[in-house]
Amino acid sequence: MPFTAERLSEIFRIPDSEYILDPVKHGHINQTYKVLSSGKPVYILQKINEQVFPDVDGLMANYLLVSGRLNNHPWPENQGIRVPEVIRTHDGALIFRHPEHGSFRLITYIEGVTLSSHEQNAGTAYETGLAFGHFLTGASGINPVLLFPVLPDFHHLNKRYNQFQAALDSDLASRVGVCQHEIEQVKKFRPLLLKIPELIESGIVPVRVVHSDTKLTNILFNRQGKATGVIDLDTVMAGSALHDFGDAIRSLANTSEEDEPDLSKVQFDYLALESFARGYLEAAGAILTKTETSLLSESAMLMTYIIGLRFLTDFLSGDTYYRISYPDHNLVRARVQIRLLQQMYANRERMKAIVFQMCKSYSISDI
Ligand code: GN1
Ligand code: MG
Repeated sequence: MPFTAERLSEIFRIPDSEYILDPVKHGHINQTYKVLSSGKPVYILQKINEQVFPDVDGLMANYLLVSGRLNNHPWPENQGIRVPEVIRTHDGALIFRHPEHGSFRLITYIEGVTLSSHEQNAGTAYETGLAFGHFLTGASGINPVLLFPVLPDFHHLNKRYNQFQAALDSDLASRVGVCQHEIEQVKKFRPLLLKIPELIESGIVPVRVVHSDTKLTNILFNRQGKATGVIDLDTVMAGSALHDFGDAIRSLANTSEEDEPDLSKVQFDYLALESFARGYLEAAGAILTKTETSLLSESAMLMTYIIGLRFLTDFLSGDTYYRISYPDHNLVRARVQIRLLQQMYANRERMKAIVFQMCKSYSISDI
């Protein structure tokens, strides 16, 4: 950290106070700190990982646009969501750039806690669906072309697969030998998951302003288990609602942690799927097209695959992207996604029936 917490008010437009920084462990990319004043969190300070996000200005422009829109949306009483707001520096910048230590941003703190997947229940899964559904509808008034492609092709299956193939071919970290089973699984599933990417490519699935990192830990809950905030807007971009739906299910409907070494604990939770779908469709069903809703359950498999593929690629590349805590952390993460995908694939008809049943209860657009 290049500056002491007490100096924060010299940099950002916040009151003078004795601030203390409290590191947050969540997140594989940026470094995040709660900023405490008199023992209470009041802001969030983040050092942005510029290796991953080279266009910090583009990212912050997206952040400002989408957070402004969502926080000013006329949500009905006791509904809707809030997202953190950017606090500018004294000279009006969205970022404080330190010549050696990189880019820092300060955002408002939203009261609430994050939940691990083993702590969630049908109620919180429904709330998570509502929150990401509100995010989609709240941001739907923004033309997607106005957003910078912060991470181009972020959820592009074939491009991710090519990166995996390149890591496999070069075997820079000499790890190919220890993950033969995972490599085989990744090769086997790819051809089974091409339908959604093809429909996105051909323009049949519409481009929307989406969150692109809809994991459960990006939702804040109040004491009553109601979702009050959506956080982590770094990846907000033009993309597909199917990516958001699928990414949420792969994290929420997994009974284990994302890095659970005991694979017997990795179980797909059908009630979480049903409850999330109910919330998502209640909040966003009216703007989704029939094509989108018909692909929702499949999107969970696609995103589980893509995230597993990315973990495996990073393991093969010698852990250059995700922060790790031990040497085969990325392999453990990849195994969890692969196990989850196997379960989903074996039960895909059941998943489809659950989502289909939900869709029948909501008005789905004909477009
Ligand atoms: C990364 O840093 P975090 O946890 O917000 C990643 C997501 C993955 C997620 C897996 C920019 O998000 O795509 O789904 O890890 N974000 C980026 O936990 O690559
Ligand atoms: Mg993220």
